[in-house]
Amino acid sequence: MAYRLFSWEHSYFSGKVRAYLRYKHRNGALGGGYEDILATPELIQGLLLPRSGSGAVPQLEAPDGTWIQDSSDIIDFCEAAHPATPVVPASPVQRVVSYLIELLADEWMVVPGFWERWYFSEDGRSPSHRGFNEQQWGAVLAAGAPGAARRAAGAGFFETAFGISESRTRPRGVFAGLVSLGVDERTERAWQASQHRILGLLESHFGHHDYALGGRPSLADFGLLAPLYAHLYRDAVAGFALRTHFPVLSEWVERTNGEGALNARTHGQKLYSLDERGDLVGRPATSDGGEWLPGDAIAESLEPLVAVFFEEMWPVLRSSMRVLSDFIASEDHEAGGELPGKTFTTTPGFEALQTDDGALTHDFEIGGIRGRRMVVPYQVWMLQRLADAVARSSADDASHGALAAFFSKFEGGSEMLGLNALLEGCRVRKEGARLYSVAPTPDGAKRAGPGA
Ligand SMILES: N[C@@H](CCC(=O)N[C@@H](CS)C(=O)NCC(=O)O)C(=O)O
Repeated sequence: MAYRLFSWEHSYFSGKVRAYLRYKHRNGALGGGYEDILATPELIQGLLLPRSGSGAVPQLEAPDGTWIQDSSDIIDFCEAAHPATPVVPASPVQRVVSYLIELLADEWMVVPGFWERWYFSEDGRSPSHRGFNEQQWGAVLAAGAPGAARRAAGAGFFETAFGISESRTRPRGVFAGLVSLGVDERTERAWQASQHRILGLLESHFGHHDYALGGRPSLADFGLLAPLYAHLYRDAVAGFALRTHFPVLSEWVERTNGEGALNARTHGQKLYSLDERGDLVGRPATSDGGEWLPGDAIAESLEPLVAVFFEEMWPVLRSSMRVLSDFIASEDHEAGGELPGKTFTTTPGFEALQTDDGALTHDFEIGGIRGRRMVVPYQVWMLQRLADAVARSSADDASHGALAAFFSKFEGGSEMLGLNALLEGCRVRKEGARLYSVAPTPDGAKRAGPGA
């Protein structure tokens, strides 16, 4: 039996999971393989919602009928079920760095990634990829209809669901989502500058190494593909800029996506030389012997990306942990109760808490400009995964020492070693797409919510 992936081509997290599944399958490490199924509105209503309780994509149905989301849970599930050709290194520093980059890519780069898509779709923009964007959404909304009808379905949806013609005066849907994550007229160019800085660092790194950790992909690469595939590579305006200004990074996108990329090394074509008799002799095409760097090394060219995490995202995560802890301890929340589960928009039922000066909002800074955004408990769940990786990587003195030495290179980096303690008052429990608090009891043990 095969896995079933329910996805959209234009979806951020679908690109991450699809490339991961392709990689495992290509290496014979995914059992009976997988079927990639377009998550049409009919399937979302009639299948995904009843089975998993959520209409978000991507979702994976395992051969035994288990439904899994989000993208990180999907990868964790498959890695546990299919340990061959792992994507998370066992060595301490590389393991932690791959989770850290996944978090940066999933939950920080999502802001400028979504911004690029929707800014260049707004009325009156030049250049504009509004038509392209309508077409790609229409491919989901009106699958099977003729081209013009598909585009019209996308255009209609942008108006009814997102109010695109009033995006600046009465933001709704995705436009409200951007505001919730701290994007407004004062901060938007700072977010874009953050993205350009990251793209420049990646362009430089992938000039030396085929993947984040060396010559084979890891969780860090699949994480980075989330912003880089659908939004920054496929969307027309951002995609033109990516191919024009970041050609090496564009090549990495094709290599990591693993399809339609003949000269992206290792996929589709082989690299040969001629020997003295004129016969073809194969030669390796992949950097670093096709392996993660030896000795648990992190390439020097990757360190600036880790520095961006500590400089830009870590202060927001620190503050999120404090604000969430205060909220969980407050009278507004019942221990073990539900918390907002979504990243990109406020969660229904929590709007008042997550907008304006609500209890689940906080000040933040991007590129020296102050803004306000909602707190996203899902990011705390991702921090717990990172904390688990840190704990596993600190199991003996040598590993702990290696981790401490690596993090000492970054301002605030050593706080990563105390992450578990920072999470103390704001631990969350995930059930499908829903999050609940896990309140500490007076004796320090954890008290889980109902159903745990
Ligand atoms: N954190 C999730 C995010 C899933 C997600 O936000 N999916 C978006 C599309 S990329 C979606 O389905 N949004 C619609 C919704 O939440 O109902 C993951 O890692 O998979």
